[in-house]
Amino acid sequence: MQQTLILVKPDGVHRRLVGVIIERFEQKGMRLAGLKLVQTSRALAEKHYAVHKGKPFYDSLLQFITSGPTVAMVWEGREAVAAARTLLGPTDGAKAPPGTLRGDFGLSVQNNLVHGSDSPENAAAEIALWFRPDELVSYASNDASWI
Ligand code: D4T
Repeated sequence: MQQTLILVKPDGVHRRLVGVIIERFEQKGMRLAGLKLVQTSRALAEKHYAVHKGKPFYDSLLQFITSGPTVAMVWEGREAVAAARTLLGPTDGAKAPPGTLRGDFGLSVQNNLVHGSDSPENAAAEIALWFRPDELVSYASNDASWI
């Protein structure tokens, strides 16, 4: 089963949107495999956003992601990476359609509430960055055969 890394960024935590964001993933039928509240260090932020180093928004992005707590989660399911990106919506909240998390709850590009891995390969690398193997829990959901 595919796994993806989902982060509720500091704006989502401060705006008390953690519950509604988790609810969307639960309602979709994904299985929660890992969950923790993290004060993201500069070192972790640099690794997570290494692909954006040198871009005009890089410094501001690192300042933002380290400015408060982040909820880090691993969600699992069929096509979890793409399915999660669909739940999130496009990067820019102003352009994201209603029904998506960014479309329903944001107007910003930088403060766009949630991160979701963009490929299975990046998901594996990001999960290894944010979680130790013993922080992930494997179990069978009782409703799996229906989902
Ligand atoms: P993440 O990675 O957070 O799920 O966002 P996206 O996959 O939707 O978007 P991204 O990788 O292009 O950007 C990562 C992160 O940078 C912020 N950002 C992006 C920004 O502050 N200014 C910008 O111009 C862009 C393109 C938002 C998300």
